[in-house]
Amino acid sequence: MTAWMTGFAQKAGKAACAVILLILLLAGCGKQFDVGSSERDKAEDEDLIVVGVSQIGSESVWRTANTASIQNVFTRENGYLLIFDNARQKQENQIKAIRNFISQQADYIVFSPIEEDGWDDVLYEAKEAGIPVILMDRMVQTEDESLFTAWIGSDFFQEGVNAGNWLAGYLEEQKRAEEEINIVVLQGTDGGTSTIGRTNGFNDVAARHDNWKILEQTGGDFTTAKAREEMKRLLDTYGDIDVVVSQNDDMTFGVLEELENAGISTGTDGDVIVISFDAVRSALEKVQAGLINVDIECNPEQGPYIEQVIRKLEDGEQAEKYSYVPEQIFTRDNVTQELIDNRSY
Ligand code: GZL
Repeated sequence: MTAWMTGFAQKAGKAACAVILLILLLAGCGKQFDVGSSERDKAEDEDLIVVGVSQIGSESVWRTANTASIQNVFTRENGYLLIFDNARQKQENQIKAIRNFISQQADYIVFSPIEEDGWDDVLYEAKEAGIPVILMDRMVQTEDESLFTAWIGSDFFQEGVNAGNWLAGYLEEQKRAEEEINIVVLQGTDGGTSTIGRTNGFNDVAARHDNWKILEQTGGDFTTAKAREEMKRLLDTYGDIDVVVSQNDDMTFGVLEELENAGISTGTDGDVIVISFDAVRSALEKVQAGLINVDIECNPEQGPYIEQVIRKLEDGEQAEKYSYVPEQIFTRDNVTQELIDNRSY
């Protein structure tokens, strides 16, 4: 074979490989949402309710538990065909997934909006398609509340207030109620309802304590890695920190690592008071060990509540527009080994 033919053959071979790769990729993309026609036919034959769920991602232990609560309830045995999409922390992926659920004529769309703004257009498309939208966990900012049928989640403002009230009580007990208290806050995902609510709630209490000084509120994006980075910077920036408010346990794990690296003790007998949110098992073990002073629970087990809403709608009943999941506050006084052993997340 002459040189140019060899070259041509090589080029043709590469082009063919590229075309095959492109076809596979496109097919793969399509499969990301497609339940497949046979699945859909089965759904009809078995009279299954098709539920499309767009989950924010898997950024935290809490999120993983939230996903499990969805997948455990929307099963074929319970009469559902679940189309589940992990948006990997991108709003654009959630919007794409919702549009796919619409094109697949899902019976219901459920999602946790990663941030509050930017949903009206796609929610209007779902409304036009006659598909009820149920929000879980976080909220959307919209002037038109008819764009969603129900919301299930936590009272994040109250969670923030609970954190502030606990701190006020603790400082009173420690005879530090008049002392100047330097506070830093690790916030969750920017623009997310949980971040907004926890920040506003805590700040509402802090405003009533002139001796509390919030040195900085900085984004930790609900992840351990980002919180580690931010806590190191805060330690380098501020010499004297008395309290760290960390808006989820995953960030708290990063905070504890950095404080330990700096030789700073935390918790009930430590130099720095640590306030956390979520109350996942691995954090409650640190509350029990005295490393975290208080953990404000945020209940991720919303699947059963969402299913109840769908059942009501299926029965032609009106569902509550807003449903709050039950939550409590954990300190060393009420975290027992039995509670830890029996905790599902
Ligand atoms: C709270 C939820 C938050 C959790 C984090 O409802 O939105 O997102 O507190 C999670 O752990 O990443």
